[in-house]
Amino acid sequence: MKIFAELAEAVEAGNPGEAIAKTKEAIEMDIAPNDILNKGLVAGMDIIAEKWARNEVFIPEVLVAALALNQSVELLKPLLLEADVKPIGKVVIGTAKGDLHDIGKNLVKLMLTAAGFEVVDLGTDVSNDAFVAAIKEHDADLLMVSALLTTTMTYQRLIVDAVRESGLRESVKVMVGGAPVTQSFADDIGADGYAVDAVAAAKLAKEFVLAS
Ligand code: B1M
Repeated sequence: MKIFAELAEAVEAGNPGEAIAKTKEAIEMDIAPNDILNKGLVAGMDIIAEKWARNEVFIPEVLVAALALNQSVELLKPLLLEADVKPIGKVVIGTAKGDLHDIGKNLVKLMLTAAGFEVVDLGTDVSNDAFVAAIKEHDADLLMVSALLTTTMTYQRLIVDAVRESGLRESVKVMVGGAPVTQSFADDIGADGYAVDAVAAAKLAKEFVLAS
């Protein structure tokens, strides 16, 4: 569909005004908010990610693309959250210590909220002590830690140990994700779950709470 290409182009160009206008247009066309997000806006961010990998764009281009994506996501939020349901579980989420990437984590948060979770977002660069304290404070069912750097994946391994040492391991499921993370890494560190993207993350989180 032409509108998906236009949404992707607006994000890729780092043009928040155009991204917002196209998002409004797509909403008026009654396109499912999930499709506007994934087939349009995220597809544009994927192109930027590929260009970044080939050194064809640099930090400023990436930042304005992220801005365009985030501002459009704000418009979509009410639609994604429309189903007014009671929380099916409580999640503490954040990006690992030393890691400032939050675009993917924010999408996971959005999908979790859309799936009916109450989400406590600790933001980026979160220490493992802060994660453990938040699980206790909010009596969370799930801890979800995102990492985009191979260096910060180390903290995903350490958080599993920290949760165990705090005595909370039996009451909280630990999920990890982020571009460099794999299922085998998650298995290796003893996490309960891994998901490749935001939709899969919300699906698995739901499976965990429904099974408990
Ligand atoms: Co950064 N960066 N960056 N960066 N950056 C990467 C990650 C990198 C792969 C680029 C590259 O070299 N090809 C590379 C990491 C290399 C490595 O460690 N292997 C890198 C680097 C090196 C750096 C800096 C060190 C650069 C520098 O300063 N020299 C620096 C580090 C800063 C820090 O964190 N301390 C840095 C900075 C930045 C920006 C600030 C410019 C910006 C972040 C802006 C922001 O997030 N607010 C940025 C960006 C945007 C990227 C790339 C281009 C795109 C990341 C992104 O947002 N993707 C990235 C290249 C790439 O990934 N190919 C790159 C879109 C997003 C929707 O996908 O986050 O993967 P993603 O999330 C997905 C899934 O992974 C999954 O669901 C999401 C949605 O479907 N998911 C989960 C994510 N978390 C999950 C958690 C779950 C489950 C699923 O459960 C818990």
